[in-house]
Amino acid sequence: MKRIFLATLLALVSLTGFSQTNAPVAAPEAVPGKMEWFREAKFGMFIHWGIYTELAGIYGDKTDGGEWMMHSKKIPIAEYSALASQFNPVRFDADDWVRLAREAGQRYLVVTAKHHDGFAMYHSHISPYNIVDATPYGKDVVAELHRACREQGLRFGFYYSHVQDWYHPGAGGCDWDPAHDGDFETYLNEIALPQVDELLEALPDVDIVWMDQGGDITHEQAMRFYERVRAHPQIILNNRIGGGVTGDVITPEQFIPATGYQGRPWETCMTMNRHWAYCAYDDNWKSADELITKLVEIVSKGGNLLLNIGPDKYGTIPQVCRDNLQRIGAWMKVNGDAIYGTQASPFPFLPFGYATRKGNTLYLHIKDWSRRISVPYGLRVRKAYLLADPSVRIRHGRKGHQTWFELPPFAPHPAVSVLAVECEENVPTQAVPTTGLAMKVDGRVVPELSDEDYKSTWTAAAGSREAAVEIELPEALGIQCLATVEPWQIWDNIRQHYRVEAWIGGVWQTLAEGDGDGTGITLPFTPVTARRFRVRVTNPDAAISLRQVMLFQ
Ligand code: FHN
Repeated sequence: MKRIFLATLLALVSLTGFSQTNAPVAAPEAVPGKMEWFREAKFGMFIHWGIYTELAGIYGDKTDGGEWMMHSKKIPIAEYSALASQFNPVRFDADDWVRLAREAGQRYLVVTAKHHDGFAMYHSHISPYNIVDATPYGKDVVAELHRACREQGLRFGFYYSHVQDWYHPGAGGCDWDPAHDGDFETYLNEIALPQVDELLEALPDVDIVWMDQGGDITHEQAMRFYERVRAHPQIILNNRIGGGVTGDVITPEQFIPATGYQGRPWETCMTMNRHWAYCAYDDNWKSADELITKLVEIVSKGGNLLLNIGPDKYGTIPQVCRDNLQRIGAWMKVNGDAIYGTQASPFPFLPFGYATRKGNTLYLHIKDWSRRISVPYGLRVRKAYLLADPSVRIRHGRKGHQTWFELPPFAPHPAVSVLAVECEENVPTQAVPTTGLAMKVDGRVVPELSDEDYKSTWTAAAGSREAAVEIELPEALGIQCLATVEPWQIWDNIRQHYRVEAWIGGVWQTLAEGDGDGTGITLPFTPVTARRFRVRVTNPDAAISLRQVMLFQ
């Protein structure tokens, strides 16, 4: 009975990704300097690869989720594990993969050593269900990638699914095959913990351990993994061990948080199409320009991007992924200074794009090119130039609290062009005018909306599907953007709708409307100066729920 409950709960957790991205975080600086390279690196490669690529997202006449196929199609263990006997990625070339990452500007790489299907992509001495003992290929690809990373100067990490394992009896996540019946504790002590031990023994200098889907593991069970990882002080551990156990890095999945996580290390992991593992029919590829823009937005909010590839069963990386990475690499060659080792933007919002900074240099990442842009701060500019062509003279000036820059007619890059602004002093972080402000719903103050705590959530009473958040600023201010944080995941498909209004001339004027994506919304509008604002929220899919509401100047 307990196992069926555990399997059902884990299945529920896996489908909703509940709470895994918000697990509490320990002080990463517990080991001095440990996070330095990570904060400097900003950009890494995630690799989802395994015997599930033999199916390439297709099972009989059905198509579904790449690495989740065994689970979503409830494929019997005997049938699924037989895929190992076909797995022979003869075109796999670790040096080529690592070179592709390095030339894209990625400074670290994380590969799936074992995903939820329980198959080890390294030579496990704990379970014969591994690439060396169970496939015609017979070589340890994790060791190969580790070697290539060391040779080419990339940091290296492995992903390990410690709770969900649909092959080894007693583990979490498989309730469709009696062959999986067993005890979870036995699975932990005889498979998962010894496998983590052998990985840490084989890769003692590993830089990152990326656990996933901690689900409903107990604190005590989770601590057994935690202590093993902590025995290697250099290791950066993500926040997905579960059991309320802390990690070093917050890991939002497939989304970019509205304003980052207040100075704590975080890393968005993201697919290039809609699947982590290779999926023959999924052509929903993000363009290189879209990915460059996401990288810039993430870094401008103080985060890292772990961008995923899903190689196929031959060991080939899809050409579109190669092309995307090469285009990103070309952009990084010109603009890398505005990414590596930078801090988050001092401005919560910029209408033309994003900003990063390094010392007294501000990097303005211009997404929406125009002949003139401005930032809401009186800068003392020493020099301003385009990273793409420092010889172009950029005229600039100040007007009140604004500093403007005159740009040439054409943008050097179709996605993001960077203007470097060397200043006399460091630009202080601009406060969000609504932080800590009392926001009211139906006349009642709702502290969760402006308490800067990303975990505190407000949900409308009795599941009501509409609400109006009233915001009164201490004085009339020029406001040009609404941003919210929502409690759902991207794949929950919740579309909470927003209408932002300002009280101007005795009436409520609508400034903009838009839908959230389940994680929040950033809704820019033509700047207005006002003191009272109202955010009308409706939700066709669920009870109104919000973690943060912010207005930006
Ligand atoms: O279930 C996994 C999924 O397959 C993939 O590995 C992602 C990557 O972050 N994590 C889980 C879903 O949250």
